[in-house]
Amino acid sequence: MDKKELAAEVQRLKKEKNAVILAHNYQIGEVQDVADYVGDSFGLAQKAAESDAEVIIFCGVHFMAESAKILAPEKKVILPVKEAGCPLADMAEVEEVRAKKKEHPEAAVVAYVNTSAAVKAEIDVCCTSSNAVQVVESLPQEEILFLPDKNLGHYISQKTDKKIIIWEGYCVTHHRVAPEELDKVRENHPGAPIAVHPECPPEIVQGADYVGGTSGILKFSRETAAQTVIIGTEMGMLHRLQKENPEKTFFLLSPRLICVNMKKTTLEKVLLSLQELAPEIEVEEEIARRAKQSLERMLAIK
Ligand code: CIZ
Repeated sequence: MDKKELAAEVQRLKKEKNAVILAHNYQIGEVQDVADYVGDSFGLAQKAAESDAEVIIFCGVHFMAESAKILAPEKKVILPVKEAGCPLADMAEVEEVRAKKKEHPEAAVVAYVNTSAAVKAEIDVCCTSSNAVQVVESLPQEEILFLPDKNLGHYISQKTDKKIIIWEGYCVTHHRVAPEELDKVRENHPGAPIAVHPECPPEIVQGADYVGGTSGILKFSRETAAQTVIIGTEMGMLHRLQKENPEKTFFLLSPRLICVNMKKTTLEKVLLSLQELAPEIEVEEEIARRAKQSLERMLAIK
């Protein structure tokens, strides 16, 4: 089958199986194009919960499909590639989190959504890259144990007077961006605003014109009067940015902004997952109940 036939078969089977296809902003273009919704992990998990479909095909990485299952436990959640994981999420394990909590009994524990369901079950509240500062500020505690991303933790610490205890994790993709790349891009595209993800190292975040998660970068790019924008997040975003803003030009801050896990999902894999309704994501009931509380506490913060 060529790509067009594959995409048509995906759409046919999706209807037959009463499925909805959700794709993360970092997925490859052809996968984004067959999806019903494209977005960030939390937005997609909410779409999963709202949908009437019986089956959720979640094109993303493991922790994202887990969040969808937590918010939509009655649905079958399928992650087309079982091995599509998140090295950042793997940098915080349950036992380590428990030990750190003992070291800092006074601290509130805030975790980025890029964590496993088991870790979400151990913490006080979740956050996304767009609401992290707001979540921290809303808490009564003056001390915050923040995990697992040290760059996002550093960014928060610059925006609050609270004491942020920072975990040693990082996103292997965003952490690669080097200051020389920022200098080079400014030289090559003078005047073009640079929008970066807070998972980038502090020197990159400090030198950027806009800092935000994927939804924030999409909004910034839509609203800016600039015709050329430099993007400092995973390259999959360029597909959506270009599709939604055909009159503008987008350049990637670094050619190394590629997440290999996000690139594992192909149209062929999406079709296979619809045919087999596998691999299915399960979250143990008690873990799901406690992890859901951490997500709901985040949602309750206005
Ligand atoms: O949570 C997400 O979707 C990620 C990984 C990034 C973002 O900023 O949207």
